[in-house]
Amino acid sequence: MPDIEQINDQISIERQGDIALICINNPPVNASGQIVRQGLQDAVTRLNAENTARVIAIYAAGRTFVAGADITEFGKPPQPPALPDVFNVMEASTIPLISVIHGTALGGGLELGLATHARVGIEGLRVGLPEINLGLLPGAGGTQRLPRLTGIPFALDMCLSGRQVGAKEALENGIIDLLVSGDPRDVALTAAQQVLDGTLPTRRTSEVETQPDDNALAETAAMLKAKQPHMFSPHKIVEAIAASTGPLADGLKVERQAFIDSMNTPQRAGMIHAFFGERAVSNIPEAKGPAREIAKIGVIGGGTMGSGIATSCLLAGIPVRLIEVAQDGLDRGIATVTKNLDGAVSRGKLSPEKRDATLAMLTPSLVMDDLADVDLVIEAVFENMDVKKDIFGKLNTICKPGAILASNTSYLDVNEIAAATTRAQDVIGLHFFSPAHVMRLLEIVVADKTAPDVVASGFALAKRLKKVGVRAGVCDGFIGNRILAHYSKTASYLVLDGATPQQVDAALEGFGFAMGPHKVGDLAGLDIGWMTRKRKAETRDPNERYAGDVADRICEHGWFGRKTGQGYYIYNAGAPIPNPEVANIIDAVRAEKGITPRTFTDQDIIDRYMTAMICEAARVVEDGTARRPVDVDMVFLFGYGFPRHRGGPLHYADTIGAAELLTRIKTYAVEDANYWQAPALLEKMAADGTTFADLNKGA
Ligand code: 3H9
Repeated sequence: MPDIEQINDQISIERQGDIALICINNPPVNASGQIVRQGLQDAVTRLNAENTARVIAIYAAGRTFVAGADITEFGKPPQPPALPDVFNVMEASTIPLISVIHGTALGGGLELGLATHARVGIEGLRVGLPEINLGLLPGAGGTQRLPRLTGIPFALDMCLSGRQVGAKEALENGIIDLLVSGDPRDVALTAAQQVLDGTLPTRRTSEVETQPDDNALAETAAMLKAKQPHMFSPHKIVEAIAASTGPLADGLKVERQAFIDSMNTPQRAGMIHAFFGERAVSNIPEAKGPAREIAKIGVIGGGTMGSGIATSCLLAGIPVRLIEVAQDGLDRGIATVTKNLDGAVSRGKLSPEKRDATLAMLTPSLVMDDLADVDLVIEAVFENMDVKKDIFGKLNTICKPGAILASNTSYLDVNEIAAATTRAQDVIGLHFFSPAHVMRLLEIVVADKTAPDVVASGFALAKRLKKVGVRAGVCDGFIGNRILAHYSKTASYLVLDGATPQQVDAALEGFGFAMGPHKVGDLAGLDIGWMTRKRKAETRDPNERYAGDVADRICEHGWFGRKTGQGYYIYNAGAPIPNPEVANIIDAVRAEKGITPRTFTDQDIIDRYMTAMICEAARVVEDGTARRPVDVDMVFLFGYGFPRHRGGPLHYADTIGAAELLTRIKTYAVEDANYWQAPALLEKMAADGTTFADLNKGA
């Protein structure tokens, strides 16, 4: 029987003669919460006090080494011992102390390894310092010990990209000292023996000096100042890494302060909300039930959406039958899928060797009957209810019993589509976002009669496609497009009333959107909104202030944005420039409507735009189209380019507060009482002091 001493629930010591193994066991990802920290410190202190073992090897049980600090503890009062202190105790061990890394060693997990005297990697490992994705920086020695091993440029790259580095790259860059295969405990025993034999050298990382590289630091600082002026932690990362050329203790102090400062920012709270939100959206009973097997998928429509959806399925290893009505459409579809896969190869998402085999899983066809054996059909033809009903009527007879019939419609009534079949239980909306093989959002639109196992299959498919599946109810536009249809009017009203399209774009880019709404319109094609406005013209509320005057006139000139060379902006080589004709159109519309332009500050623009977004988002939660506020937040982060560090519209709403939002709505309503109506949910929240975060917990 091995001599195992349990230090606490998550840390144990196994003594094997001269060797002591410390095992970390905190499923599912061995996060270094308080119990792990305390146990590690106690175990190392005890073994040093005993002074019997001649080498200590730390490894982890389960599927991975340590995935970092326990993120659930962030934002709460810190519980000692602090991770940097534990690692200092480890590094100071007078008994050689090594680590064996398998799975993913991220953040504090990699920092743990860096504080040991040698690191043995197990094939397949990935290491990274992803703290930047949480609005933080490595805070347990990562910014100090990593550059000592890899040099400053590589450490800057790892910390600022947050990317995971594979085994080979980790070995080549000195992050691990040895790469082997095997079970972590067996490897720990063997490696410990190698230390005893003198074949695996050990040294403290703090004894290595960081090679100074002022150029790399200055260039990176300048790049961040230009590209991410509003972000907090990236700049702190550069400052901390710059401090790694001095004594370790001094550098650790700089890192500690920068970590505490980052922890106290709203950016950190927003990004951690995003981390847990991404996981929470599929953590619902409907997603967890039994799902139907999906081995083969049919996609109807070879346009941009259909080809993107087909590409996404192929990249997940699922064979696809692509259906079009005419040969030229089919050829275009095949060409687009091929181009998408080539793009995936160049982005490193698909290996060149696998490209041909992946494309070979696509079987194009002009015959709908060829869908008889697929498990799921995704219809992605243009948005016309009659066309969709016709297709679903045909699928009803062609598809095998139990096949799932999905529509990629972005706003049409899925109940009405389902009624075109005699198997409404098999019908669901699967709303992808363009480009479908890149964008991570998948709205899973549950109609009245959709069977539970079809809903669960939607979530299972999202997971296989590496997408974030969010449940949505049926309504015009579901979660995302419904909210977008409402708040995008604000941008138009601002322009009618005095702002320029460029000012609106710049203000919202300053807030953190990658592109302002007019640039997005130009990119997506202004004709899309034009068509929607025409479609809705007859049903428009007569009391609604029309928002489309300027955009309609731009479209009447045949200017649809990028694809026609001009829209709000003119697209020649180089950066887009404001279209002077648009300024004339705006002046003309204002004159016709008797509008005297007034001035808006950038903050006015942000406040109005965000308040409108929050209003419709609150109504979407209120009427159950979205299950919880976090579902809306993830739709916006993964489908609409909402700045991640703001956490999503309703996380952001909590930072303003319901009472202040109501005050704003009342102020704006003086100008347009029809548009600026307070959602009942916000009124209730202001009255009882609840927040959207409370609603997330309650659901
Ligand atoms: C840090 O280390 C700071 C230090 O520098 C300084 C400190 C002083 N904590 O993703 P999965 C949960 S910052 C708590 O579905 P996968 C996760 O929520 C940290 N919980 O699995 C989920 O829970 P549930 C830097 C965590 O196999 C469950 O574990 N580290 C943590 O797809 C399974 O996770 C990171 O940012 C955590 N650290 O992916 C790494 N990590 O089942 C973050 C996960 O209830 N983690 N959980 O929904 C990851 O990137 C992925 O989880 C990982 C596994 C790749 C490890």
